[in-house]
Amino acid sequence: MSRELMIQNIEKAQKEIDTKKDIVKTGKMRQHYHFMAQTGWLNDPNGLIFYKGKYHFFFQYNPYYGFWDYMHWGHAVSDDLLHWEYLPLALAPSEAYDDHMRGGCFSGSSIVYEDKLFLMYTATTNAGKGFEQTQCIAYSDDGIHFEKYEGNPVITAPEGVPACQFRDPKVWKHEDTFYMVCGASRDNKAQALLYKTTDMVHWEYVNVLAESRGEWGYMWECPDFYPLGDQYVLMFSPMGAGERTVVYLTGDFDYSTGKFDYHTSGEIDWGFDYYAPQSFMAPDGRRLIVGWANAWDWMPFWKDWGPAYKEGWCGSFNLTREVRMSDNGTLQFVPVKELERIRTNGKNIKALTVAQTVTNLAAGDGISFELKFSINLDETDAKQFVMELRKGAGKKVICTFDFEHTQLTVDRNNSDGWSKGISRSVLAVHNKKVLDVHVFSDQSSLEIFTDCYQNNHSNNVFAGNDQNEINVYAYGGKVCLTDIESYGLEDCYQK
Ligand code: DQQ
Repeated sequence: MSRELMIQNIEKAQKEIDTKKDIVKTGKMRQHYHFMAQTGWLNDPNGLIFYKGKYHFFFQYNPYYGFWDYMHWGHAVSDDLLHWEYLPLALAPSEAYDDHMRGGCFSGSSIVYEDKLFLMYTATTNAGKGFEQTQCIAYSDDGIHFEKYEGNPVITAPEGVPACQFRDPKVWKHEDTFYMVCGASRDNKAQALLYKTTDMVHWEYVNVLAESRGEWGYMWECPDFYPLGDQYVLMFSPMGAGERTVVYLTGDFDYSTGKFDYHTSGEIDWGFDYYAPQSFMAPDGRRLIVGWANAWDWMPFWKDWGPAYKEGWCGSFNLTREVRMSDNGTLQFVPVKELERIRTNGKNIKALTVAQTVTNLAAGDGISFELKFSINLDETDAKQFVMELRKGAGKKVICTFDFEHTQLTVDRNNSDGWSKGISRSVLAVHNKKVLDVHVFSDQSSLEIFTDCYQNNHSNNVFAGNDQNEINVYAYGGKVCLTDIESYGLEDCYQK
């Protein structure tokens, strides 16, 4: 009976999508090359995997309207991470353990076992004890239609972990064993808990993989743990860690003890709109990550989710990034090379000296574009380099490279009549000869990468099409730009 209920709930959602998708598609704020749902609300990337020759993206999804609510799992597949085919929803709330009216089927991951695609997700229910979260399994033979495991839930919160703070299982396989890391809170401090199994349904608690002593908050959402070279990386989205919203730790992991000895920490993104990234492997061995391009109401500087709900949708994913490790153990997050396939109208300028007078740069239509250049710091004596993006109609986003105060800021206070805030990061220029800058602009977002893709700002901007100028200028001297490349970027949603 309950299997039928999930099918019914999926069909009901599908009808809703089919009724609205053609209208939503015409929304003026829709992205051109970032991943979005067809209608309604999208948040975390879930279950990302390359399976049977295609990339599968699942996602936290409310198909009914542009706000978070009763969570389903949406599903889409792609050959190139840019053009997507939407499939039927993978999961809908249907069971006593996952039918919380302000919850449903929360985030999780996927893995192949015995030729089936397994999903592991957090079920939320009221259960008369408040907001209870447990870990559950669903599986599929064809990678499209899923069935929930009849023995669900397979893991409940361990003693000392409140049942309302136990979520987001991320599974991986090492040799013949499956491991899983899950976010939790104990004594008001965040933890990543490690579990293992050999059959995906009987799970054994191993230990605490890593924990906050307060500096990284009281709860880690969407933890992810994976090897990179001979090191391991733990990523998580901390609640209660001030302005830090996506942290990574790198270090050594020992399977015989389950201990993660980390030595390096950093931030994946410093912008307002990057959260809950999940990793997966590309068939060529790249470790890729995708984040949700938005923020929660409990975050510092949060204003709202933007005006896209008026068009019947909300939410997109940030660009897929390849994770690379530098020699010193810090990580770089590089937009995937697949993006080069949608470049159009390329332009190159070998060198450009920028002074106080405004110089106009051309890149695509000034809305959906890519802009890449280097700043020759040896030849630069200015105190600041300023880039104005999505400028027009009296509005703009101001990106300031402040060499004097070693700070990078992205100011969207006067960018679209809606968004607010200035995102900030430390700009490491000491002893550097060159600073690389790479910008991706889409209809409603800006992603700015610098310092070998270690200093990244993702911010949503709901600017109109009359905001399409790109200006640069310098304060207190000159700035020498070299190897300027610019491109328009194709609309991946046009068939
Ligand atoms: N979003 C999901 C939770 C997760 C949070 C709910 C992070 O599973 O902790 O939609 O954005």
